Amino acid sequence: MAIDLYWGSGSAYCWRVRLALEHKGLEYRSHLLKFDQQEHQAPQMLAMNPRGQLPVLRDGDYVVFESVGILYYLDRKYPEPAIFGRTPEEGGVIMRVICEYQAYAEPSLMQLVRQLLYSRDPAWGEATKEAMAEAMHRAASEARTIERRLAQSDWVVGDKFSATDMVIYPDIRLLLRALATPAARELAARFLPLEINYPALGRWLDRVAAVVPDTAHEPGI
Ligand SMILES: N[C@@H](CCC(=O)N[C@@H](CS)C(=O)NCC(=O)O)C(=O)O
Repeated sequence: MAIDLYWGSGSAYCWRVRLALEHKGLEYRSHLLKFDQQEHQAPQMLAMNPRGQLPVLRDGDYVVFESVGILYYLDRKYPEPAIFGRTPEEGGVIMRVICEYQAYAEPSLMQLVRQLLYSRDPAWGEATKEAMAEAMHRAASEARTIERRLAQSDWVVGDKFSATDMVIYPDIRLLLRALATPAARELAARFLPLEINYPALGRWLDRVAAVVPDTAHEPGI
């Protein structure tokens, strides 16, 4: 059975799935859709995901969307190498850290990325400036939690590259890209240089890139 991946460039959520597919050595047909041409909203896409969002993965007749749902499916269907741990306890921690990350860190990171990389309105009003400073404060403090984990271990959870790393890695890469834009100069001072403020995080980025060299750098981002 063939795996089809429908994805869009510049999407951290899609990137997660590509990391998992590469790490598991799974072949798939890549369907790169254009957001600006609304290809993700085409009727055949809405039939697979009524929310009209990417990524969507089809494996034979089975369709799954939501990036973490896709990672979980892939791990159940193609267990080697395991990305949700080998024991219920490992799986519980991996899932818990993903849930914590999604609840407490991701909204702020994505707010910064959306505004700095994808907003069509580069002129910030005072309210936006304040919201961005708050988002940066939260993102920096959640990154500190991840930094502490990485200071103890090569991977965010446990001793292997896992779904947790796959969830967090694209977001951090996008955040760094966003903070490199001219509009982010002041905000970036809270976070950069990475080698000084978050050295373990910096080393982890290189480590992930060594494990999944083909998808570690997203050409569209
Ligand atoms: N929670 C979803 C988020 C997916 C998502 O927001 N995808 C964006 C791309 S980054 C999308 O398809 N946006 C198009 C739209 O909402 O029209 C996941 O984890 O897969």
